Amino acid sequence: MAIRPILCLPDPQLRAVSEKVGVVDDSVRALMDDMLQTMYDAPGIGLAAIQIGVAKRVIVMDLSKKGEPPAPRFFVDPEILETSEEESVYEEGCLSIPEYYEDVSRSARIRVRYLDRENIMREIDADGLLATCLQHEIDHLEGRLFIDHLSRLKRERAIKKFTKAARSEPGAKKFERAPEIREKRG
Ligand code: GNR
Ligand code: NI
Repeated sequence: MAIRPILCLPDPQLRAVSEKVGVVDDSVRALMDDMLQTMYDAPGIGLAAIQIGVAKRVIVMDLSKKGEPPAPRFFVDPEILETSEEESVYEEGCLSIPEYYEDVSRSARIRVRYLDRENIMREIDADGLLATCLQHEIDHLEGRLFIDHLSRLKRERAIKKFTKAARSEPGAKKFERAPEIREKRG
């Protein structure tokens, strides 16, 4: 098991469409273990594989409250079978968009088919936080982020803020400005 670095906005990998897994084998379970450890360390309540740079349709989640025993959940190749007309609003955050929170409206209830950790096909009816979190994570598998559900103004502000921040971080080479510009800024 290993804690892996979480990719952040504006990393273009977060926009990748993840590939179907097909069969949950030991290699997928090893990925899930790393994802779970990474999620607990962050800490977060859900994580999609693309957030650690793996473009596979794998999600881990734990919605247990503080003081409750851990309740890890695993969803592979999830498919939304039904969505309610009724929506509910939840203030969302994302480990790939740190310290940014906004209300998002999504289907209040969904039915999802997926493979579990033992490669067994299951279906669940989700509501409340589980429905919100599943939709947030399934969006990641399609390269979508929760800011895509906001107004264009809010989305572009968020992207701009994180692009600017990434440039001034020493580790974020991919998004750095040309060296001569950085030197001028000290
Ligand atoms: O930790 C997380 N909290 C959260 C809160 C409201 C709605 C969705 C989430 S998921 C998020 C972790 C994450 O980024 N998963 O992709
Ligand atoms: Ni997220």
